[in-house]
Amino acid sequence: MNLQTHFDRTIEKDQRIEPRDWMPDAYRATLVRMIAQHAHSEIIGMQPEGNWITRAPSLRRKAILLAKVQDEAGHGLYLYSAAETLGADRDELVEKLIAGKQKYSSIFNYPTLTFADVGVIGWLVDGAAICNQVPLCRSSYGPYARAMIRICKEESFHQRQGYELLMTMMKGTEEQRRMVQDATNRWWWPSLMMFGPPDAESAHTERSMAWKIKRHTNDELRQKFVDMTVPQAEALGVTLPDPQLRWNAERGHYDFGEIDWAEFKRVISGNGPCNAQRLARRRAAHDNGAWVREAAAAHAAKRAERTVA
Ligand code: FAQ
Repeated sequence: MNLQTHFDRTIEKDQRIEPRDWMPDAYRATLVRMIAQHAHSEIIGMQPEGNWITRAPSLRRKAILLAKVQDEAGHGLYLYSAAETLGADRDELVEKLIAGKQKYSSIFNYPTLTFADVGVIGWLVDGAAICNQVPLCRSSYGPYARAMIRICKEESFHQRQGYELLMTMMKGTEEQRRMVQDATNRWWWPSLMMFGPPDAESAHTERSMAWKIKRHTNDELRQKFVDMTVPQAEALGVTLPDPQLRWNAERGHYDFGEIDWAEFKRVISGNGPCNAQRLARRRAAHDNGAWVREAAAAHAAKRAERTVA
């Protein structure tokens, strides 16, 4: 059987492609692009919430937030490792990120103005991430699918801590309830943009679905997220900022208003509210960490020398 046929049959039978298996160049390139963008999102995604670690309102909230942001660093590391199994060079991926040549999720280019944003990121951003990533646990590329299982478990925990924080704030003062509503208003539409462009304009969906890398289209997952979130908003006692949001009994789904795709394009092309700041911070952290990388490499070289001797 030739290599392409073997690959096609593996996909057809819903089995996994592993690093040493033959795969088409375009399949490999698609995965490197998607996994690298995902890894970068986790690393850049540490910044908006990291902004509140020193100002968390209690020791308990500070410990929770610290742990969450550390988890995100861990997710970035699993994902860079998954990209390495495809032959990608991690240093090169990091270089591309800090040079602004490789994308990361649009959502992390918005500012976190109050502590309620921490809760809303957990509820909506992690909620959207789970919706998008649970199907990726069945992605056809083994190392990515396996990394996603652990990541999704941690993301579910993140989502719950966000919702719990918001429930606590909603039981608090009028000012706290106002903060939660304001954060919900600011994060709702950007959360819907996390799922990517509409299917008709999604360059990669069709190919990635045929390869079973993606299991659902961008619009399917966005709809699932809306359907799942509306009752959560009701239980919390906040409104979602969309006058067109209403249950459509015929479709069995919520209808919702038009997303501002011009804003989405602006943000992913580098011109969102915080893009420049996020990359500058990442670049500075990378430069400041150079001595750690050098010391670790020197230590590894010494150990290798000792093993040989
Ligand atoms: N932002 O043809 P499609 C997290 C790009 S969750 C920026 O539809 P595809 C957890 C897309 O890359 C966030 N760029 O592409 C967390 C492509 O660009 P290219 C990360 C976007 O790949 C929570 C072009 O537009 N999650 O980090 C966005 O089939 C809280 C055309 O789009 C993942 O990465 C966007 N929103 O579908 C961390 C999940 N949408 O490469 C901290 C894995 C699209 O041609 C705190 N990725 N683009 O220049 C995926 O599921 C997919 O890659 C999609 C895009 C759905 C994001």
